[in-house]
Amino acid sequence: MKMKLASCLIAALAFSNAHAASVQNTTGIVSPATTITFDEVVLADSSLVTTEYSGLGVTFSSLYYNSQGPATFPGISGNYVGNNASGPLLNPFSIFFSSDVTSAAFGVATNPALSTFEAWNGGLFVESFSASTSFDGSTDYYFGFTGITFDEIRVSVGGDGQMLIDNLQVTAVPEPETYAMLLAGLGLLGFMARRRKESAV
Ligand SMILES: [Ca+2]
Ligand SMILES: [Ca+2]
Repeated sequence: MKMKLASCLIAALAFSNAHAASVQNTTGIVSPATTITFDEVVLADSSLVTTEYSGLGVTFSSLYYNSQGPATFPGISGNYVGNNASGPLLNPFSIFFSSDVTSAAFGVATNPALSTFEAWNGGLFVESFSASTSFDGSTDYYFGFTGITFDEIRVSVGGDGQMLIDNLQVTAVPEPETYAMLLAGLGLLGFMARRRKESAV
């Protein structure tokens, strides 16, 4: 029983890291630990957003809050951030995670464009993909990565270079303590099984 459970858990942990993949769909990542809707810290329209969301584990190279006033597109609703407002167009831009993550994705709206998404970790390139992006649901509108470890997503927007993003979903790498507790729990299960066996004899 102990070995079976242990190997199942090890397989599950391995599986969660084995399938590196880009996220390109209409819902984002599966069961995100956190989703930032940009209602958490409300700022003045078009003001720069850099560290204002650091309390939620995310910072930005620089984006504008509600860059184009009220906007609703698939994946974008209510408050959001974007890279084009009255100031300069901020393209490319980066989303930084304060601790390593295994999955992150976000809703995107652009004028029709081919946009590039790159995952980085500690300033080292991990992987990238390019995808058609738009604003009317004619393309997928959630983009990101899952099954790899990274702490930055760098976005280069094609076409006219403008992008809005919202509903930033994040799942962090489990803390070492989580693994330790898991292993301790398994050890306890084994100990109890052994005790039961011994007392039955
Ligand atoms: Ca929102
Ligand atoms: Ca890192």
